[in-house]
Amino acid sequence: MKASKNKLIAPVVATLAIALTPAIAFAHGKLESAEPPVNGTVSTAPGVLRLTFNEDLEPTFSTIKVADASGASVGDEKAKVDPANKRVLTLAVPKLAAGTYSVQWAVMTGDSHKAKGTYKFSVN
Ligand SMILES: [Cu+2]
Repeated sequence: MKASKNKLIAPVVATLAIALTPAIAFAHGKLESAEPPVNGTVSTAPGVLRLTFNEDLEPTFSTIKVADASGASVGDEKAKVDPANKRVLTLAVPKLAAGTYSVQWAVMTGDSHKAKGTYKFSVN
């Protein structure tokens, strides 16, 4: 009885595994939160941007670029993975004037998968 039940379930499980694989692959290197927040507005200019991801990051291939509203890049620091939390990428920025800034991030996670994205934040 049990054996015949397992024979029916095995192909179903295999099919499900195949069906779910792309969804799992796309989930890698996802930006979970940021300071200043994604599409958010802050009244105090941040000295450091903090981007938190869902997986540990590889410092060598993880970058953040910030540009002002005119497209000019801001600051000349490189992004760093937080030694206390490898899911966090930080970027020191100079004092930001009021305005809207775009953030372009690219990361490689511990399993060698790459991901990238952009978002904006504003300083009042
Ligand atoms: Cu991955």
